[in-house]
Amino acid sequence: MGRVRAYLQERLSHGPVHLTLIDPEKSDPSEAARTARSAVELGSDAVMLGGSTGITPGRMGAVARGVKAAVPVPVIIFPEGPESLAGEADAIYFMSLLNSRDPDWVIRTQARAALAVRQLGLEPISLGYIVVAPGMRVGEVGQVDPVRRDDPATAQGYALAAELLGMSLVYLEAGSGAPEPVPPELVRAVRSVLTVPLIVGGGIRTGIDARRLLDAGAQLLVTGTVTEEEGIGPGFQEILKEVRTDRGG
Ligand code: 1GP
Repeated sequence: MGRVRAYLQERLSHGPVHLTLIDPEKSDPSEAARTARSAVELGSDAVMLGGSTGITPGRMGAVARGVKAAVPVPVIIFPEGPESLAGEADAIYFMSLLNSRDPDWVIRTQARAALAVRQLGLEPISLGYIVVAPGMRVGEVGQVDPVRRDDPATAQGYALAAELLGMSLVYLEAGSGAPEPVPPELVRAVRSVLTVPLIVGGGIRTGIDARRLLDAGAQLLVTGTVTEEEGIGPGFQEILKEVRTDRGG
């Protein structure tokens, strides 16, 4: 097991994990470093970089370098495609958008990027990515047939297929900026069939959102928009408080 995955496993043995998503298109290296530092001080466990189309490897690399200089936690690329690759990060989600209609998002882009991931020395963390309605921009760009919010059986099928294919993490995504997170009932249903850790993201803005998802069995929570909108404000602080509560303080 790679170093970053081992770190996440270790953190998960103490309770839920929080991942701070920073968009390197919207934050320059010093802003990203500032956000990361405050987030980690509140208990966030790692930084994910990604979120926009149009990123260049140069920009990704510069932001990764800035964040790494600021915080001792892993920096993980959350890629859009091969243009997101930068050797300055620690790891990359080597992910498949499982419910896309377009094979480019399921496996072809990964085939084009695999050799570069190896050559850059990035730790690949295999991940099955499942988009739930509304799906927002990733749902459109990724040509997704989103899992309906009232269809736990379909979500369970994709998630378990990911695990049986050997993926080390499953990510349920409502879409960045979604008005509501993934429904807790869907999270509960997926959690009940998985043995690999479950990441949930999209639309988590308040402590109440976080609490519902944690109670439903989400093990890793991703937040991005809440810090873009209000910085390290009350919403972010409440979310981290709920995460810390389940770690026992
Ligand atoms: C998006 O799940 C992440 O890919 C985070 O979503 O920006 O809504 O927090 P938000």
